[in-house]
Amino acid sequence: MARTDAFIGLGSNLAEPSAQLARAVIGLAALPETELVAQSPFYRSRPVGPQDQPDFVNGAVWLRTELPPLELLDQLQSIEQDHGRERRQHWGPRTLDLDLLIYGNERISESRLTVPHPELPNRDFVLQPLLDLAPSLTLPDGTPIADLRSKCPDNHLRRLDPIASDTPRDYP
Ligand code: J1A
Repeated sequence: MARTDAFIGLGSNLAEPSAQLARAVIGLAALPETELVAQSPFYRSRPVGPQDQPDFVNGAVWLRTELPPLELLDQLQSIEQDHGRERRQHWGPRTLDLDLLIYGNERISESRLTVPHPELPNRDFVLQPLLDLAPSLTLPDGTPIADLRSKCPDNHLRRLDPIASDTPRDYP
């Protein structure tokens, strides 16, 4: 069966966000009928909405999958549950968010799933990791991700060093 290129956004601002993302990538790589093509660098970003919460760490992964979109969404939600995600405030802190950003060239609008992700054009912390993964990526309507990136609001994105943790420690 044909495999589809799917892009997943990852975000966390609780309980060692970088570790949450790293563990989520391992979960995504282990999904059935799915191969992990690449993972982006992680970025620190300021929260959208209420500012009285920690900064986020964001990233994205590129998957190649035979899972249909809603089955992929089920799998993403099950990984979120494994990370102890609780719905608190709508815009409040979260241990792990997984968003299905792009699924091949499909446009989906169902009650549980909108693809491409509707917030994608407004979020530098989504667009930049996508560009890192696939610089020539476009939306199904042909809009280059690079164009969206150059026009979207600034969330003070800072690329994290691959070996940096959220809390620097002294050695020894
Ligand atoms: C519901 N959904 O959305 S949570 C789910 N389309 O139950 C799904 N394409 O049924 C539905 N992917 O990171 C519809 N879910 C969907 N998201 C799709 C996944 N500031 C879809 N700096 C509700 N960084 C679902 N994040 C959708 N400020 C929303 C989590 C998963 C993202 C909050 C920075 C961030 C947030 C706020 C931030 C950040 C929620 N992000």
